[in-house]
Amino acid sequence: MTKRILLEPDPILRKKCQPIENVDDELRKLMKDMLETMYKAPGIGLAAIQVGILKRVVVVDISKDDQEKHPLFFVNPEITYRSKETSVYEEGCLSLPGQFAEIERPAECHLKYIDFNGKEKELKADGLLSTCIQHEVDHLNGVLFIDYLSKLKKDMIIKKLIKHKKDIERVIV
Ligand code: GNR
Ligand code: NI
Repeated sequence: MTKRILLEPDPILRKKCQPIENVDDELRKLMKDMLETMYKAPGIGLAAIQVGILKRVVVVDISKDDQEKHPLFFVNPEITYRSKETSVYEEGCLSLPGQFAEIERPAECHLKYIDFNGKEKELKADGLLSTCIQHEVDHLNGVLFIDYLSKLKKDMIIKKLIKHKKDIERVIV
């Protein structure tokens, strides 16, 4: 079942998510629903908070359209290393439709997490995967990519998003 994605501005998106205590079938069902929601959107990552669930759960798949799918499931992800070297990517977010900005982040990061089967894992990431992981872990702490922009740019984007929300809520007769 796909879930509805919350759109900024929404106070829920600013909350801090709680760690998972047990990887059980209910959590696996949530992760499958999140993956379906992410593929449908489409996007390369999704945090549970974006579907209104304040838990430290993330799904990611950066495979290209013409490649085989390669879903990743991260429970309680923790970034254990951030490189001093940085890289810049044009970021988007399913909770900020139509808005994009170049964001500078550590180029490489290491992640400690629990996988789909409840097993502890570690991952070294660079490139788009590294950026995506950092973007998703930010979501778990109530942080959005626009928080890295100047107040002027951020306010402009929020203004557009308020208009966008009003437009999609309006019933066209
Ligand atoms: O689909 C997404 N694309 C993207 C592009 C650059 C950096 C991060 C991302 S994540 C985003 C999906 C999303 O909102 N995840 O929270
Ligand atoms: Ni996002």
